Amino acid sequence: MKKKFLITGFEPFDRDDTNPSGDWISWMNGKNISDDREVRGAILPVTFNGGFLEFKKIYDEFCPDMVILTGLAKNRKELTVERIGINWVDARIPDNDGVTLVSQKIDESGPDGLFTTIDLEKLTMFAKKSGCDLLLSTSAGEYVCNELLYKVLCYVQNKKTSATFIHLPGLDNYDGIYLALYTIVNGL
Ligand code: PCA
Repeated sequence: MKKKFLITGFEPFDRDDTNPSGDWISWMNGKNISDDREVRGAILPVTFNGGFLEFKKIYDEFCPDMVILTGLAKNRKELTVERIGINWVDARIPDNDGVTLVSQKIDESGPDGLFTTIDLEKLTMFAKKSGCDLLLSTSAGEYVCNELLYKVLCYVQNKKTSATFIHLPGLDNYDGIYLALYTIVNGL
């Protein structure tokens, strides 16, 4: 049985022309992956709930073992993996539909937060193997990335799937980052 990976990135947002997380998904297309795994990629809209609905459609059909969500954290300098998704949004800028959710719970009856479920030590080890440092983060922010992460963690909570979120930093060149993410998907 092949290990199934669903990997996601996001469309550009905040008036940017590109989003390296979405570009990574395109970059992965056609890359050689070891025979024991199957990878499906999706580039999600930067919209509250829209990203999750798109994710859910693919998830339900593909039933992956592992989910690796990615997004851009422009103000960070290092690749970071998120330990937790929180039940909170407080958007500084509107999403790509013009919606701004301010200081509110994502799910009134949901848990305050959920931990990501992929072995973070292992992730760090594979990133290091490719020559890239991967730092641990305890905040995915209060915008669309955290909202997606939280909803995905709730959705897969009682399923066989492990999931986490990796934020790409703001850089001029992403060759090393893409290779690290590839090494993670190919090794995990
Ligand atoms: N980064 C944003 C949303 C989309 C993306 O790539 C975030 O960190 O919430």
